[in-house]
Amino acid sequence: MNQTVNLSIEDLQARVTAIFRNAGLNKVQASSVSAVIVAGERDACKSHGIYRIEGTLRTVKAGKVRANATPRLIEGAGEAIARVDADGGFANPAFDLGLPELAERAHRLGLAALVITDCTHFSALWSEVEAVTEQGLVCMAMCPSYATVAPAGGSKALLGTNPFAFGWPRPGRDPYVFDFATSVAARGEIELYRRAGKPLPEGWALDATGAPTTDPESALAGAMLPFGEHKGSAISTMIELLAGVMIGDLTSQSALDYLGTTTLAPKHGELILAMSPERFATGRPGDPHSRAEELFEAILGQGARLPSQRRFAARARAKAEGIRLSADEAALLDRLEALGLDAID
Ligand code: NDP
Ligand code: PYC
Repeated sequence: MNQTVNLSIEDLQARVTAIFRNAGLNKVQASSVSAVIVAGERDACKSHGIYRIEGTLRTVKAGKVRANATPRLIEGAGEAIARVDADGGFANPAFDLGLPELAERAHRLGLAALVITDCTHFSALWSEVEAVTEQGLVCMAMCPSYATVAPAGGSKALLGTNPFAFGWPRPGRDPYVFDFATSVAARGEIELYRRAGKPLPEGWALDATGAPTTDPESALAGAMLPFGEHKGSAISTMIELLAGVMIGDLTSQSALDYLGTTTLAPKHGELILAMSPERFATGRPGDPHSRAEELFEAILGQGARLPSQRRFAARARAKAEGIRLSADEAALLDRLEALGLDAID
């Protein structure tokens, strides 16, 4: 029988944190990493929800991420660029440490950047973008991943699934946020198709010989495709340049060379930009917030939806009704709780 299990957001948070603490993550790593995974599950973003716990633990067990890392701010107070060295740990606690610096500098200077280096990164970017919009700032966030995507016109994995996220603050309401892989789909999505034994939609991937495939196993062994052909390919390349080359951290190809596998979470850097809409609009007619609202209303007026609307609705449901896990997901949590790193092969 396919029974489901209902957990409150707080209960799930406590259980996931305990799994990570038990696996040796220090408090700062465990609390930030569990928060982003639970947020994914809460917002019905299954490709970056609790299914990521195993990969995270596998990366810890392989010794490719520092479970007791302490991120630190690098000197440079007052500059537009705030830097956090993640100390070989996960990106999430490094972001949490850098956020107040980023926000202070963006409000003061109009435009600021947070550069995170030496981090393992497996998560969705919307939670970071939302946190920046909560400070009244516009945000763009991006990072490489590992070489799993062929450039448009090519057939071999070179680029990452390189996520790109944007947020616009809407005082008193949920922000305007989009966040997507620059591949046709996130790699996590392909893994979920594989687990469900379902074929992929056409146009997502090539097999190891460079031929189109709808078989998830062949796609994982071959190359994924960028979204929008040459357009997604160029945006993905831009992310390699800005959030890899420019910040002096790994590109997707070098991240894969370092790990030697895509079964672990990739290590590289991340770039987050924050802008003050009021500072940019100074001296120009119109209030940027009311002008933005007019645009959103016009989009909605055509019957279209805003990105993140589905996610915010899922969040409201989870707050009211809890998070529903399938029997398999609940069993996975039980197993990880009972066995810790021994549950990981
Ligand atoms: P999706 O294609 O599922 O969604 C992309 C965005 O488009 C979301 O903001 C979504 O909002 C919005 N959207 C979807 N459908 C519509 C619609 N009909 N109208 C308006 N907006 C719409 O995302 P991906 O599969 O590309 O990526 C999923 C996640 O994977 C992202 O959060 C990304 O950060 C993460 N990722 C992380 C990587 C990493 O290295 N760390 C690598 C690659 C991806 P909504 O959520 O409300 O549907
Ligand atoms: O889903 O493509 C993905 C991904 C890669 C690294 C983290 N998530």
